Amino acid sequence: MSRKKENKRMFSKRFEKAAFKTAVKENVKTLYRKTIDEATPQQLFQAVSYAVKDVIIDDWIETQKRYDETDAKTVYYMSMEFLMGRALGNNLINMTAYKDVKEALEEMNIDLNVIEDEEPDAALGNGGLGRLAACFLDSLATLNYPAYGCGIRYRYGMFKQKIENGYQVEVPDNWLKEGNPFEIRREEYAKEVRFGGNIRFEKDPVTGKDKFIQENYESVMAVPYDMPVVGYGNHVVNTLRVWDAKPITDFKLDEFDRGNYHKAVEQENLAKLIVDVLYPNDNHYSGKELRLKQQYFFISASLQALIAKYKKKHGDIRKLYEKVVIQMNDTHPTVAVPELMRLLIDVEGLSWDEAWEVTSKTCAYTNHTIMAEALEKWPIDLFSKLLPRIYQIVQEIDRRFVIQVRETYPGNEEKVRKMAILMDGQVRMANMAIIAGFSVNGVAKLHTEILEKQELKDFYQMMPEKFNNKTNGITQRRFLAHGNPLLADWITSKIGDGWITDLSQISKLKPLVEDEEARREFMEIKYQNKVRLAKYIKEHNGIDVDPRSIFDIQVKRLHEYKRQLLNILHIMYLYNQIKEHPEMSFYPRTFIFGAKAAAGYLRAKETIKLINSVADVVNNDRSINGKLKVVFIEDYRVSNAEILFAAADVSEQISTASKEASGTGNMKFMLNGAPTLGTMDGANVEIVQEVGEENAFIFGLSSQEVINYENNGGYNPVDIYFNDWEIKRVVDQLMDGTYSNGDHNMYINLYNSLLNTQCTDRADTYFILKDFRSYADAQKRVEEAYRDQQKWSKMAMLNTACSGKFTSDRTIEEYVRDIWHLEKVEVPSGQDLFD
Ligand code: 73E
Repeated sequence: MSRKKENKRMFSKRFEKAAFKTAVKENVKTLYRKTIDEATPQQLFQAVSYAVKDVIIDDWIETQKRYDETDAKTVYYMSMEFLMGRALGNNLINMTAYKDVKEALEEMNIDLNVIEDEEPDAALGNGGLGRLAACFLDSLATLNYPAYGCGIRYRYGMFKQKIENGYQVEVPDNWLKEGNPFEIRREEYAKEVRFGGNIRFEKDPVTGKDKFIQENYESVMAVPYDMPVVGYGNHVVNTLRVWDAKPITDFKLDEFDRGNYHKAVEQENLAKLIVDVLYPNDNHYSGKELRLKQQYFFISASLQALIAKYKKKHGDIRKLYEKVVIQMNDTHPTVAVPELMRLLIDVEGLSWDEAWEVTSKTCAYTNHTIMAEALEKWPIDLFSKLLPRIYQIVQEIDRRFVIQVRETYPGNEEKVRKMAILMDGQVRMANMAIIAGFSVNGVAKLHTEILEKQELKDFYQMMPEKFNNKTNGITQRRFLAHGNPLLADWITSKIGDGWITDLSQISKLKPLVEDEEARREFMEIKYQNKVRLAKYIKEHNGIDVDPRSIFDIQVKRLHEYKRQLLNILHIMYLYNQIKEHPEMSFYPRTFIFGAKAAAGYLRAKETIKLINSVADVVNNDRSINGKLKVVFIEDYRVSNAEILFAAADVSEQISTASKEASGTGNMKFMLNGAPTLGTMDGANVEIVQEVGEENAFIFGLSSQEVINYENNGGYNPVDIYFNDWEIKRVVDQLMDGTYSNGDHNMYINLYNSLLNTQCTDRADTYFILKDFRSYADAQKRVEEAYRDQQKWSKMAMLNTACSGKFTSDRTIEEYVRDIWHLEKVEVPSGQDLFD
């Protein structure tokens, strides 16, 4: 028997039913003084989770012991966001115990699905960037690589979205209210983090070395909470370490005096504030001091902890890079560069050159976006006040780099202007990451090309060896095995379960595309998943949708570049056509949206209102016989995403070409058998490459065309508006009261963004009117293709069968091969708990 198989067998054995049931009963008793029958669903969720955690703990201990024994190199994935979603179901899947536990609970009259719904999503992220970090952790554990995720334990994660009268209302996400059964507080690893004050310089009288002493600072204690990250069927349990903050000294009444009182209160407030809430902006930089505090807080704590851990086993800190690699998830954690320099120089006593060698061999940087408004540029004033010693170090890194640039490009001050870290009163974090890191990667081929040829051209020319691409991926464990159990079982019945840890095997489905019976089964599963979603919609929206209609889904953050506005304008256009030509043949369609808008993002919020208003009008118009339905899913998040991907016929990936660095939702739809309706942007390009252009619906300007227009001052949408009456009609409908009960101002910001008379930026920055016809044509092709169910089923199945490349397992293996250079560590099974 192979090692994997044996592991799996042992593991199932460990979920010996009777013992598990006893554990759940005991937990209900000791936690709540109740019997199973008396317990609430939430209490049952807690009791079941603690029983599961008990089993995880043994593997967790064993894994960490093995890492220690083998002294394996470890990756520290530094990220302001980890969008983990729910843990219970995913842990059971990865422990290969989901079905056993489901059965055991059924025998106790407990429905596992109901229990799972009691768990709040761990929504410590905004969107793709945070979810990518979560998928990476899953893959790292599954592939036996030593890894830590390092982040912040926000008290409030991504806000909950309510829709009231068609408008988004943000509600605080108190996700820890009932307690998190999977986390463990590790008080003993707490670290102090200091802010502000001033730096006093002195020479050490003994060593003669420079000493930098921070005075008059404020500080907090960072306390880590560890969450287990369970690998699939391999007994590996890695750690996601998120930091909480507490005041340094607990407030002591007997030490009361005015000065101390204030200090104590201040420290308490600072601690509360730092970890209070996730900034809910996706692809957008808000230069707030508190955000920089958050960044420095978790980076300083994580680096102190990893250095302490390294030093327990190793004498020479100058070899840190042999055992540790730090991946910086976008610029948000890049203060790691000067902080590592500080710890090495000021605390460990290294020289500048020694510290620089260690830092530049340890740190690597991933770029996730070229959106200008997402670039982190801290005002020097703010930066140097909050982090005075760090700023000195940044100045020195910058000074040395500028000398290098001048040596490389004598007399070319333009190069200095573009590449220096400090310029125009700002600290440019991306520049610092590129200069200090040994690797710079983009997240899809096209994105990396744009970085090399446009955005980061000067850096690429000066240091091409640092640049590389790592096309994103997603974990099939969550987004197929857990999210779509019907399809997962069907695939396993056809090709075995190897796809769960080796998604390239999913290509074995390709021959089945020619098998009519297989196609029928595949489509029947899609139908069942559509029924499941229709039920969800009925429960949450009160809307009846027909599972036989085309389910066309766009779920992602709301952003102008993602062009939800193009989608809804096209729906308005279809509605006009149906009204005008009731006799026209029209395949019934259900358009489904899910999206959160950043709280202060006006146009994004107007778009949500527009979608909901169009939904109201269209869904209640009996004259169109239900041919068109529009649904806005409230509070789109990881847990309901799993249901949406499984039920999609069409995957809307319609960003303005060049703007979406990669996208990862596109991959989740593909895996679940939904063809892409999209632009040649981000990873869509690679999806089309894998599945063939004939199995996708591609439209719109190319990224090069977009870039050319941009370099020439944009284009003029007014020409299109006046020359295409159907486009003019839908744009005018934003203003004529059709979707606003006669209010002519409700969508004025959207209207202006398209035709712009009032705005400061260019008109139709995202080429919505320019791409409109091409999009409408592509939608027409979707309809025609769907009418031919034989053809459609082939297309849908081929999308699943060709999705092998897009597993995050592949992405992680590439990071390991090209950047991290880790080795796999095998872990024997821990103690059998229930035997
Ligand atoms: O294209 C996505 C990409 O798939 C990109 O927009 C997203 O990252 C995903 C994973 O690589 C992203 N998010 C952010 N930048 N890029 C971002 C920026 C600032 C704050 C929060 C998120």
